[in-house]
Amino acid sequence: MTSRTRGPRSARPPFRPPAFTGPLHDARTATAVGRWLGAAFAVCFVTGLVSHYLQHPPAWLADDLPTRPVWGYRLSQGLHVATGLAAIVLLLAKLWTVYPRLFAWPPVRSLRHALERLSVAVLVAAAVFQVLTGLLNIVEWYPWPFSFVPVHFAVAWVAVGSILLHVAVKAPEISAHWRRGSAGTLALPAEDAADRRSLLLGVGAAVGVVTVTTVGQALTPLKALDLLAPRHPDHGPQGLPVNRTAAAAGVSASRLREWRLDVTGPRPYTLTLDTLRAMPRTGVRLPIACVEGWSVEAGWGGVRIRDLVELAGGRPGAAALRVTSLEVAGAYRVMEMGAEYVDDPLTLLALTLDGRPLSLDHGFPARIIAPDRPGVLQTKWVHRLEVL
Ligand SMILES: Nc1nc2c(c(=O)[nH]1)N[C@H]1C(S)=C(S)[C@@H](COP(=O)(O)O)O[C@H]1N2
Ligand SMILES: [Mo]
Repeated sequence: MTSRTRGPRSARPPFRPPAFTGPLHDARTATAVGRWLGAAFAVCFVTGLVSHYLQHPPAWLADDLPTRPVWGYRLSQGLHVATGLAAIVLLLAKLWTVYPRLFAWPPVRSLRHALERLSVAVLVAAAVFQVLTGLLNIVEWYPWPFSFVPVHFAVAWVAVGSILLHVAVKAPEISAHWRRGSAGTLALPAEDAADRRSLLLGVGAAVGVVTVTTVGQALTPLKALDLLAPRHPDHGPQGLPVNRTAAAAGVSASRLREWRLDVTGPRPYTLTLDTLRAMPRTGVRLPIACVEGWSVEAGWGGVRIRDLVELAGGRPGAAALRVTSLEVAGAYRVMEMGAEYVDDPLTLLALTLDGRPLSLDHGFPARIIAPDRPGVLQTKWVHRLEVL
């Protein structure tokens, strides 16, 4: 006996067999594509959690986030976006492989079957929602009324929950078809096996093309091949991309004419740009790693945040910081950093980028640069520091 799925047995015309039969729609193909899709979703979910908790740390982690390796978030978010993009291809392939089952007749055979179909509907909806919203976030297009971050985070749990349920329900079939030539696939004629091999190679090639033409946005050695990502690591003022321009943030030269740095704390003070420039400077090499997947390392010069905080009477290792931008409105106008970043010798109020003063779009006159942090927290056009 063979357990090979021959498609729905009693589908209505025009979905009646043999239209839906064959090895491209059988359980072995579904398993082969499904485990790659599962792996992509698993990496995407874990790296998504990393990104979320770096931006919204729970209270018990608030001052103990890792600041090393400095490229940690770059790697994690590069993987998040790369596996998310790969999941688009894999999800399409998987849906194409199993779609005949959508037309199985009768649509519901039992309560158990109804629940299973419902869980698959939730799984498909959540998975499609996640890759679609993620993709549109990369191109900064938000054609929906809700806020991307909390909804993308919440639906990730729905997707993962329904994937786990799906894997549990399908465990017997998955294990029976895990390896080529497993029980159900032994009897496959040579030309059917070749068909399946071609399909899997094609899907693999498509994933490869999508990955190679986008991953250069974070993986500098491959940047020449970065053809599809919306931001190229080399394109932008001072050779660095810009997500939010000064114009978009409402920061103009006239607003900057009056610029002072206000530092509050036990011993508050105010600095002009000239006095800030005269303070002891540090140079660091750190990446900007954007949540949207692009990432570029650069040389930054400026004053250590630790020194500025100590001047205001903040205790090193204990003081946290609230940073406010001159930006008029926007989700990233105010940023808080825990004591671990404040205390880190690599965390700067940067004044220069690769040896030249910051351009207006990169946050002139002063911006934050800190190790192993999401780009959204590298606040530009800083004008107030509050020692907490
Ligand atoms: N004030 C302010 N700072 C900001 C932002 C912003 O919208 N407002 N965008 C952030 C984002 S999303 C990123 S990725 C980095 C990009 O820095 P860059 O434009 O200098 O490359 O700046 C961050 N700093
Ligand atoms: Mo970003």
